Amino acid sequence: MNFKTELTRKAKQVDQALQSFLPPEDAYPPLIHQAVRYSVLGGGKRLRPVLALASAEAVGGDTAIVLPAACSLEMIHAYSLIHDDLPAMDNDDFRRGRPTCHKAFGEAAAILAGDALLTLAFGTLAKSDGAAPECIIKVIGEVAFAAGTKGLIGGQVVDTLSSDEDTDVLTLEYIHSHKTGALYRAAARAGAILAGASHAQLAALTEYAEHLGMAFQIKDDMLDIEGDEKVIGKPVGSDQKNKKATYPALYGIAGAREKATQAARSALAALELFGGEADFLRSLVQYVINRDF
Ligand code: GRG
Repeated sequence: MNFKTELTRKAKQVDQALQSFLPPEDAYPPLIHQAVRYSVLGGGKRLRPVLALASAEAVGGDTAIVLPAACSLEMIHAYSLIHDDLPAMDNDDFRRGRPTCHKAFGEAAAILAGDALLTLAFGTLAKSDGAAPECIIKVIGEVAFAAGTKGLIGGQVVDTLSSDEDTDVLTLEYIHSHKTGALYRAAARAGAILAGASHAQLAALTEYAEHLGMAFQIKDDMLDIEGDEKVIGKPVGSDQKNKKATYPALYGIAGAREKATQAARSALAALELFGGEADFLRSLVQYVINRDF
């Protein structure tokens, strides 16, 4: 298996499904559908949906069954980015090399586009077909949990209340594992549950995803310092400017690199019970910590 080829293939599969799940741009009222499609279809690595598909494959499942859930996670991710970029949050002008949603469509449309995507995500999840109904219901609960106050929102709230001067390790771990880790965890669990994973497989993939999410976020913190803004598509140095609590702020860049390596090692160790069917997930760990965007 060539990892890059397979990653591109999976991301394309997700893009095609997203195209079909999102309302067309000219559907009335066009402003909101244009803003939604602009935000979801304008780039992005598709790591969360890809993780959902790869987790299903690791337990021998059919990825087609997982596509609606995978897309629902990308919609929630896109909503969180739109809202995160708003003036009331990070006030960012660029994302993925283009103006942020509120810069392109106005603040009101951006708030509504985020709301629309969160709603559409659950409508899309409900279109899951081919899996046992009790698995689909379980996944709806998992995704709601990840998006809510015990997941994404909880992490974002603590993030907005914290600064680089007063954040300890436990608070930083809370922020990262909720703001970012929750969707990674939900992606792996959704893929595994819909594919009929055993209890042991589900536990292993959950642990894997928690460490992968942490490795991803630490690397993200590092890219905000070391990255090339032309490659990452947004200005670097924004965490420092906004006095954000990050791993490099707490441990320095070398310490943060070591933490990312440890998280990557733990992610790989969690896959011990799998054979070659989890090779893509193993390569994904290396990709996440070595990426340059
Ligand atoms: C409800 C008002 C309101 C806001 C929600 C939850 C939230 C706002 C924001 C948290 C979202 C956030 C910025 C998380 C950080 C995770 C992160 C590094 C995202 C970037 O992920 P990539 O690199 O992005 O996968 P691409 O562009 O590849 O999709």
